[in-house]
Amino acid sequence: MIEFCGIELRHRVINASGCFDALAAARAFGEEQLHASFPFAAYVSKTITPAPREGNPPPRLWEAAAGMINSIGLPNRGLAGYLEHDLPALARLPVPLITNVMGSTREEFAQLVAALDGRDEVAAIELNVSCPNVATGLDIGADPREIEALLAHVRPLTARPLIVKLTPNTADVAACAAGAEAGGADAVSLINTLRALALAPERSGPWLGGGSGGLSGPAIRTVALAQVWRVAARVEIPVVGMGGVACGRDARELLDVGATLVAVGTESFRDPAAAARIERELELTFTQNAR
Ligand code: RRO
Repeated sequence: MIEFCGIELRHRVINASGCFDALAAARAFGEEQLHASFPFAAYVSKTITPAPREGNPPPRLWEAAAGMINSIGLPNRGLAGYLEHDLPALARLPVPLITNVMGSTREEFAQLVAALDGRDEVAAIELNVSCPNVATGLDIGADPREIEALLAHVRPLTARPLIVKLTPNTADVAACAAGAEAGGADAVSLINTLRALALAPERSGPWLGGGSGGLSGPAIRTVALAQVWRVAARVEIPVVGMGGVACGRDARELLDVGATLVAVGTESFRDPAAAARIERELELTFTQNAR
């Protein structure tokens, strides 16, 4: 068993938010089969916002060299829809549930955190700060003082673990992690996608309906490794490392630079069972090294 923010986990591999739709998987494979072979030690929901959102116009994906660029735009049922429709099914998963939320003001984050605090099905809350603050115009996750102020605002609203999902699109990710820690975060997770642009072939202008997007997959793995390394050296709180993990060796490298848990993202789109393989391969790196 692994202990993470007071939560007992069966192993060190979880999913990256938005990269494995457990509700769709239950429909596709059947709930019983999904639960029997659930590959993650905890399940992180896709991002929930206060109001429902349609998401960005298509196209939403671009295949890049060794990765992909997405501009999904946060489609979700909104807080009330999540609590009524999604949470009961997600609570039946055989692992602890981490709900990922995003607001565009401190008050919106506070509304989300306060509502989730009342739900025992939620083991922890992940704050997605990769979004501009509509009140200040600053990207919340790109500015250490903004992050610290956000945490100071929401920390008193819940005793549940608060994980801050950091953006890599900032000058000093370690300072942002330190801001989260100073504000009272229990853990940080990183990296989210790297801002990227794909141009439409034969046409001028962006390919993606939302304009620019976020790059993920093997292309960003070494960036993730560098950022996790810097963050883990700077903060005392646990770090969830992610970015381009496709095999046990990749996961092991994130642990070696200081991560406590590893999340699998884009690789789960290629193979929904990838995380189970990655976890098996990760275990082998420990038993082989021990010999
Ligand atoms: O929904 C998205 O387009 C999205 C989000 Br919220 C995020 O945090 N990271 C990403 O790559 N896409």
